[in-house]
Amino acid sequence: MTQDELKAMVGQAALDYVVPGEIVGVGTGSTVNKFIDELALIKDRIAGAVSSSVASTERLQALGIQVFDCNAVGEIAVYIDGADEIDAKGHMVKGGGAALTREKIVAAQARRFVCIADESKLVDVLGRFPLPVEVIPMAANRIARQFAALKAEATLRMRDGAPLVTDNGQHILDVRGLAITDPPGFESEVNQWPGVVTVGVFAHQRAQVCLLGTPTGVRTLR
Ligand code: ABF
Repeated sequence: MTQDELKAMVGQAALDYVVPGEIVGVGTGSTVNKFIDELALIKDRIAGAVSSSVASTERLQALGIQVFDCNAVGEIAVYIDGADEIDAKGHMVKGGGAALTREKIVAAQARRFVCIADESKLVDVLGRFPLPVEVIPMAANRIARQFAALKAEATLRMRDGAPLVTDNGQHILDVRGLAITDPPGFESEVNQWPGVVTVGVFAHQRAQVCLLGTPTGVRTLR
């Protein structure tokens, strides 16, 4: 099976976690795009969606699914999103798509996080994938030096020759050389560095369920 087929498999499997009549939290990325396509087939059975990115909002609306502002709704039943890495406890690295801040906001508003991914995303220790950190631009170099003190290398994410600007108007550092053995502790520590908007470790907002696409079917981690 191709990676694309594995993503489509978990995108479809995630429909089982959608609560009829409620608003669904929708993440970002190529795996979530498969989920959005499936969600469109049952759009009459949901109240709408909240979305973690401009890209997902546009895809949802193009398929006729109403998208609500987070502030217009209360707690949501479930948030469905992908990951760049996930461990057996449901801790994740996210933000390869630069949407980590809104992803964490929507995840915090949800009772349950369901992660969808192909099995290549499952790791023993987080950190091989460069860790995305959204930062206030004026703090970027100082935060890079703080990572250097941890023996990690932070580089500013570029697009078309200029620093990438997130949906929130900020920049992204990608940090290589980390082995994140204590995800909740690491997330808490980096979160309080001045100028950090969001660190791409999702431990406090971990996934309660992970649907992993494998050649033999969907493997469910809880
Ligand atoms: C988002 O999309 C992210 O937080 C993660 O960076 C990415 C995963 O993308 P894909 O499904 O395309 O691998 O969920």
